[in-house]
Amino acid sequence: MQLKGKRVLVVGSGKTGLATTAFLLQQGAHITLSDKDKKTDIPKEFIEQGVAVEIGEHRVETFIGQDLIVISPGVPFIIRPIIEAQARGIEVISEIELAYRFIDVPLIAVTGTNGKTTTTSLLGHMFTTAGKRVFVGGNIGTPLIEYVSGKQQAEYVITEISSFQLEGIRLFRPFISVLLNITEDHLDRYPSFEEYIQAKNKIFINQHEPDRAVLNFDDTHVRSLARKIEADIFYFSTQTCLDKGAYYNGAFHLSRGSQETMTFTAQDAQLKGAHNKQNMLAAASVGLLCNLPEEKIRRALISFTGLPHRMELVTEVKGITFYNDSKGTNVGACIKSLESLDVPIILIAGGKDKGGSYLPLLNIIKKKVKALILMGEARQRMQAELGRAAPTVTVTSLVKAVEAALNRADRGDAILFSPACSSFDMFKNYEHRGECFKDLVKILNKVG
Ligand code: UMA
Repeated sequence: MQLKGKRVLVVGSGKTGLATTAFLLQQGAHITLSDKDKKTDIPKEFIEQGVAVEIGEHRVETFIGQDLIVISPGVPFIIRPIIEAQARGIEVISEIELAYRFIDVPLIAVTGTNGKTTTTSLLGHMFTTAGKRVFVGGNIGTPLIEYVSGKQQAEYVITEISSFQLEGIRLFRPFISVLLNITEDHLDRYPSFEEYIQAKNKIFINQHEPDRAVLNFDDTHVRSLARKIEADIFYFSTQTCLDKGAYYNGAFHLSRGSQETMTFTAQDAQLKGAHNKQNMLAAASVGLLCNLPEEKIRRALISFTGLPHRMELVTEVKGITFYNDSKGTNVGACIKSLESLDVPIILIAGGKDKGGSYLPLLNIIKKKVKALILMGEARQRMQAELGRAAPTVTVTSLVKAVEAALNRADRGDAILFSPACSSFDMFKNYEHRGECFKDLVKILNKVG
């Protein structure tokens, strides 16, 4: 793809937009960077190198005067300037599509509503353990385009991919794609659950044999997509023994058919809970399909320590354990985190409302939650839907939430911060929210 001399518009000046601009500068494109937010800070070096900037609005004229438009994941395709540009035949793509066109090593792409960051990181760890040079990026936090603008020569590119990023692909074709699960999420962006599923499905649309699709056999939404997938399917399951595929029944079993089977246990693994068995199976499946040695796969599963903000054990004080699960940004993630604990739970939840139903949490809260503390923009709606499942209070800040949880906790309980919502009503992002929670836990425990 030739970008030299092309007029390229980059939409959004967050991590993705800035990394895309840096790449396009290397390529000699004529760049305009557009961000709807007035308070945007554009690096001085970009201006010095001739990048034109539009901030505080997206003008239709800016969009229709381009050869190519590259949009950030947070920018929806339905905004008027994009529709007008597309109507004039201007190509509008996402940053992962642009990056893909310059990647010349095997690409492994992981998507799903939950577990994708854990699985992507675990894969990075597994391939490194096996002595492979890898780039790990994408939705996990390092834009994929940084691989093509950087100097690293990887043997594999391993990337976490979100539905937002998939909306803007055309040729993007992973050599292995992984779909972990699909539950309701992002209904503030998609008009229906079905449209969210179809966005996820785009990970497969350019794949065909000998590409591989690693799919969760236990998830009906994932299975319903399988009929139309042209890549070679490799299933994994924690419920069914599969002849070809991967399953867990106390031990991990992986098989590509009659030969090449692996069976091993990973009892010392630090990732806990049934959902993590699925993430581990998915990662081990990719390892098998890439011919990594069994011993390396097993060792990586055992030595992987997990991620911050994902069922992160913060501390234990007076017999009460505190878990930071700020990355639990949707109902499905919160359910999985509740399922993984076997003690009475005080659940702190709430945040920015994404429009989906909270009712799937009802039964597990009834079963496991001793008190429910609700905060953030979503608190009233969550209270209306979940308030009958456990004694519930609503609060207006995270500090009040942690205080309320401490007042209700006894020795042997767990205080779990798993919001089931995104963070943007009160925090910069989920990492910021998780750090604030951890700081508060430490401060309030000292004071109390
Ligand atoms: N903006 C516009 N016009 C719009 C909308 C937004 O100009 O119509 C601007 C905003 O003013 C802001 C910029 O776009 O300045 C933000 O862009 P962005 O929201 O795409 O954020 P980035 O910083 O580029 O981060 C993105 C992903 N963010 C989203 O998908 C919302 C990050 O995923 C990802 O780590 C990063 O690219 C690198 O690939 C975060 C996320 O929440 C973690 N992802 C969702 C999830 O995991 O559920 C999908």
